[in-house]
Amino acid sequence: MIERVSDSGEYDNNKNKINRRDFLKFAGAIGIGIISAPLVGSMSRFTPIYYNHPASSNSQSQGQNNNDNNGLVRTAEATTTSSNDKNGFRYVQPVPSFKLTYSNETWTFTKNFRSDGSMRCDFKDRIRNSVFIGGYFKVKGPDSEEVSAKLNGGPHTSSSPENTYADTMDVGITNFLGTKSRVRWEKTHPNYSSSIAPSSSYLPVGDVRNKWRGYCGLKVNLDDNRDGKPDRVALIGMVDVGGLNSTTMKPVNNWKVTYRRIFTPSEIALKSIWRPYVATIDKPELAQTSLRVDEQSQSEWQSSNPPYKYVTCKQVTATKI
Ligand SMILES: [Ca+2]
Repeated sequence: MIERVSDSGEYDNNKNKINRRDFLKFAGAIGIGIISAPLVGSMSRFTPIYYNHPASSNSQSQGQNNNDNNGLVRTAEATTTSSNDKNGFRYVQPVPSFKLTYSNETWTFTKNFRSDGSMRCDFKDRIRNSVFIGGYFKVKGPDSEEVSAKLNGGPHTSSSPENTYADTMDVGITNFLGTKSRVRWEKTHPNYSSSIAPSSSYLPVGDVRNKWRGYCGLKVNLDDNRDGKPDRVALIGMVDVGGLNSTTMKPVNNWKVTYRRIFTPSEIALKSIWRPYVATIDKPELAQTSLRVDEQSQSEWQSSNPPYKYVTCKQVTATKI
């Protein structure tokens, strides 16, 4: 049923009866549902048409910079035209046997930069059951400090009962020395489980301090048997060891997996596996996805030339291939 086309672009555009404009009209007509599971199969024969056309994707990006609230347009672009987002940030594909589709992107986040040195980029705009969060940072500090992604969770609040809303999958993407990664469960704030090692990684990735490096974390629900219900969860951490091009300041996109492990539900010591717990208790507005790095300078992060760039959060959909 699903027609697969190689990523190398072995596809003859001239044989296709629809062009890009038709596709976008079609996408508009059916809305963001184009990325929902039942339609992925029927859509897949259209999507390869727009792979490997960076020139058209660049022009598409123009004028969409103010469309942060328009998930529809971004969905069409993210799923059909580009391997990178509007800032050149790669739509990474780190999950073996699954194709990830990106949608509902935003670059608007709460700058939760604290005087104690804890810098947190908090996204609270919507529920994303499978989620990507990433950014470029220039960090400094001790070997053991880390860049972490807080996924599938709620608020990190100590008062009761809100402390039980955290229910967070915490991916330590890498320590500053570039040698370690980990996952911890934060069922109740601020109580973390012991660290869970990756099942695979490309560590070490080199010292990440005092240079621009890209970081991302993903939590992806995986439907192994294609019955429409998720079976396992992939938790991923990655570092762009190329960082930013020193001339263009654009991402180099030399991404290395620092953490990869696929979990069964029984391995996850949280109240909610497939979606943020707060969404299951009718408090979806409390859902939160964050990138965090501690022991940084608050004044630098609040300055006009801060040590962060291109911070973004995106919805992810995984399709078995
Ligand atoms: Ca399933």
